[in-house]
Amino acid sequence: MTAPQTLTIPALTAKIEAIFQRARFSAAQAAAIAPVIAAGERDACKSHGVYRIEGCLRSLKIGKVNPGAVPEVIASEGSIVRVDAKGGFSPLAFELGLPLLVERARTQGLAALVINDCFHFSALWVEVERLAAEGLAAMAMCPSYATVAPHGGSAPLLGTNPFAFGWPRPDGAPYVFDFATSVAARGEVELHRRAGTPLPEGWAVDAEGQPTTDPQAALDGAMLTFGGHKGSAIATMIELLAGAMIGDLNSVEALDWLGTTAVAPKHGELILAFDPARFAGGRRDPLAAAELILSGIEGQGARLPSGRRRAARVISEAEGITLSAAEIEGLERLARD
Ligand code: NDP
Ligand code: PYC
Repeated sequence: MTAPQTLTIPALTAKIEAIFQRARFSAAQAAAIAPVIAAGERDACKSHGVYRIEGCLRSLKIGKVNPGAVPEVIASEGSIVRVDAKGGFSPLAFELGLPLLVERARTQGLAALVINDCFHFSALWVEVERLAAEGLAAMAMCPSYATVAPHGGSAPLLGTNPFAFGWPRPDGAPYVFDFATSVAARGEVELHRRAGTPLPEGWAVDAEGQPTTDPQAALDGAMLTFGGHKGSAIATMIELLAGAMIGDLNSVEALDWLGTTAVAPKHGELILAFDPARFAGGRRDPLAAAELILSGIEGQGARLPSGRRRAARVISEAEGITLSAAEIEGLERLARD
């Protein structure tokens, strides 16, 4: 019988990469996807860890994702860098666009990376952390597929539409938050379904629009936005900026095109990068000024977002990542099939 196992981060990354290669993803696609999934496990972000692999592979089985996609920079003038992911997963397109985005943000003060035609399964903190490591503030957002009711409505229209923000700190880990604009990521609902545990109240309504704590009824019905009308407005903004504005699919169109939520959604993504020093215009040191706020929050004993993730990362780096027997069995099956 399979037992739980503890793997180093490189060992887990290599296992995931091998699964994607065996499934006929190109070496470049597999090498870009695997670290993102491993990072989800490393940082105890289970809703975007190894559980995502099956959905990614189903995207291939139904003939939707392009496993050999070679993303291309199709426009790179001024402050907008546009990468066509060519129907592949987003991480390789992000890797291609990142150096250009950084360079443009430094020369122009503000720059945007538009990724079109990508399948998207990942958490967004992975991306804004990379920009914060370059000394840039960043925002990332994308639609998803229609699984969330607008505030006051009861049927799926919006996606779980994540929004992430990163800010570089002079002496440590960046300030990063990253959340779905639904009460929780859909992945969390799926994990509750698998575990047979009820959802907290207020996450979802069933297909009749009635409140439910049953994960399956929630998956068949609609999730709710966080903060009522406020989350609903932010989710709508993401449909506009990272869907309509960048010439890509909104969450309804993404679901229509896919016909199922059992695979990764396909749409575009918008990533904005800001050079804080350029915006401050020499008036004051923006990073030092930011510390007054951030240390003030911590000074009250409140935790900063990403603190839990980073604590998990420290443990994973020192002790490895422990996966349950079921997770190991799943990885072994995927490596064989
Ligand atoms: P959570 O609600 O778990 O966390 C949201 C953020 O709030 C995190 O930055 C978290 O930091 C922080 N946070 C949580 N509790 C506190 C607290 N008490 N004090 C301060 N900060 C806190 O995230 P979601 O379920 O909404 O989303 C999970 C992931 O799903 C995200 O990474 C998102 O990108 C991804 N996602 C991706 C989608 C896609 O289409 N690609 C769609 C939807 C979601 P910490 O992690 O340290 O707890
Ligand atoms: O958890 O809502 C989610 C999600 C959708 C696509 C990737 N993650």
